[in-house]
Amino acid sequence: MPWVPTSRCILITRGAELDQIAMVVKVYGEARAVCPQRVIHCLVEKGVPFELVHVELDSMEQKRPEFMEKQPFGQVPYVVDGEFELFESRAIARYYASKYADYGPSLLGRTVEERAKVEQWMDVEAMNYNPVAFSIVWNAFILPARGLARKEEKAAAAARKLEAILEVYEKQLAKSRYLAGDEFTLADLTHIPATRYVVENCDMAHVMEGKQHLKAWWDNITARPGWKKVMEFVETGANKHQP
Ligand SMILES: N[C@@H](CCC(=O)N[C@@H](CS)C(=O)NCC(=O)O)C(=O)O
Repeated sequence: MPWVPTSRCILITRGAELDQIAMVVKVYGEARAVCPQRVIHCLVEKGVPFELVHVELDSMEQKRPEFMEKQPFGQVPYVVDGEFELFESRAIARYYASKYADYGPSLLGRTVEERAKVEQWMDVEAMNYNPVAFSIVWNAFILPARGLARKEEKAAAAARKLEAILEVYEKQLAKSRYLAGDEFTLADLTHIPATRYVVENCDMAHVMEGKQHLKAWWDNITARPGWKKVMEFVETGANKHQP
C-alpha cells in the first residue's frame, strides 16, 4: 500500500513500515506558465497530491515583496512542502523524482549512469533548447497576446536555431525511444511545456517536419495521462490534485 492519503497529510508506507509524513505540497504559480507545468507534470507522474496556489503573472503578483521572500527572482514556481521550500522548476522536479524514486515512473534512471544521461539531456534542455524555444514563444506568442506586434524576424531566426537543435534530437531518438534511453524521464518531461507552445501557439509546427523519430517521441510523450492532466489544470482552472 504505497499511498494512504488523509485530508491534511499523506502517510507514505513501504510494506508495513511508515517511512515519512509529507504535508500536501503547495505549488505557487500559474497553470498556463511553462515552468510551473514542469513541476505539476512531475508531481502528477509521481502520484503526489498537491494544491496549486494561483499567482497572477499579468498583474505581476510574482514581484510582490511577500512572493519575493520565497522566490527572490520574482518568478514562478516555488513549492512549499511542510517546512521545506524550493524554487527553480527543474530543481523541484529533480527533488520529487528523487524523493519518490520508488513510486511511479523512474524519472531519473535506475543507475548512476542512467541518471547521468538524464542529467545530460536536462542540461541540454535548460542551456541549449529552452532559450531558443523561449525566444520563439516570446516573439511569436507572448508579445501578440499582450497586444504588441509579433516579431517575425526574431521568431524565424530562433526557429532556424531550434531546427538545428532538433536535428540532433532526431538522431538521438533514432537510437532510443526517449532522450535518455528507453524509459520516459525528466529529460523528456522538461521539454514538453515550452515545445507545446512552439508547435501549438506560434505557427511553428514545421520545426518538427521531416523528423519521424522526433514526431513519434512528441506524440508519445504528450499522450501521457500525466501531461493530459496538466492540460486539464490549464483548461478547467482546477487547483487541487488528489490521485
Ligand atoms: N529558471 C526558472 C525560471 C522561472 C521563470 O522564468 N518563470 C516564468 C514563468 S515560466 C515567470 O515567472 N515569468 C514572469 C517573470 O519573470 O516575471 C525556473 O525554471 O523555475
